Amino acid sequence: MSEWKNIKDYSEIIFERMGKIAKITINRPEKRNAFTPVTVQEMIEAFNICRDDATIGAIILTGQGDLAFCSGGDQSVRGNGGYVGPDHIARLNVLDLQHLIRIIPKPVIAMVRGWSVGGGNILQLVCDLTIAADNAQFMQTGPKVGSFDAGYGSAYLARVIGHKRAKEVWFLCKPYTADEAFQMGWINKVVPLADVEKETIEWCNEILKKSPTAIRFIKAAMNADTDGVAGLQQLAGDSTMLYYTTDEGKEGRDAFLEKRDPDFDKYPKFP
Ligand code: S0N
Repeated sequence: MSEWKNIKDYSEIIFERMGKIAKITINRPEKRNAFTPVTVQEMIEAFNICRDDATIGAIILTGQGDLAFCSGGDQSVRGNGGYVGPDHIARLNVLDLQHLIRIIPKPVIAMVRGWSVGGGNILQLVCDLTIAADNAQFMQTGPKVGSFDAGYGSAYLARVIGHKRAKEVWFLCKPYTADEAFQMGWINKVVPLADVEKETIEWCNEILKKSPTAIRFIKAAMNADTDGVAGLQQLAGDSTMLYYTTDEGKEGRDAFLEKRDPDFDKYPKFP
């Protein structure tokens, strides 16, 4: 696949696009694509660029090389209270990234080759869809390495694969093959390693043929069901966005600016 074009240079990720598809690749293969605060900050910026660019309709998140999607937080920069970057501040900014992937109103597809571990596996979880190579392995290690994600990584995981399975994943910390993950409903499809990018692009292109507004609302509705008031806020915000585009919505703004009473009488009261 040589048609990817660089969007912007970063130090720990690669950010490219091919037509309407953007690809964000964690580029630390020597550490099995473990993330630092810098990796996460770069991903947040790239996702925000995708969010603002109306010509991008689908986003792929992946890791460089065949050995790992992401092995979670880089344990060598884990300090007291979080992961430490060049500013010497300990932070868990991966939580902001998880949230951004959830609320970005465009489909995000995880393309998993090799290991998907710890906080990396939670990034895979919060993506809308996951296409895995047949060499993929999925694992939470928190209770083994002195950490845990009790947010999306636990509560949302239980929604996705069921409570018994989610507890097993966290209590035993054992690896699951791509086929096992598929059986659990943890991921969407398993394909041979050589085909994983082709398959992922095909899924993106299939989605890109569909109505972006319909996709946006379906994503927001599912988040509203799982994310409480924060999810509802997203769905409500999308509704407001649509309302702003109607003549009825514009009448309220125009009446205010023209210093007159609004005339909402002429707008239909749908059943
Ligand atoms: C990924 C594993 C299974 C791969 O094994 P393999 O293929 O045998 O390779 P290795 O020889 O082990 O690794 C190659 C080199 O890469 C380094 N490396 C791998 N993973 C990491 C890592 N996460 N951090 C730093 N370095 C890593 C190895 O050290 C090796 O380097 P060299 O060649 O120099 O020896 C295997 O590597 C493995 O099990 N890795 C550790 C996986 C892990 O436990 N990850 C961390 C889990 N925790 C989190 O991710 C925290 C998540 C988080 O940020 C968070 C989010 C929300 C709320 C809370 C938290 C929280 O902090 O808990």
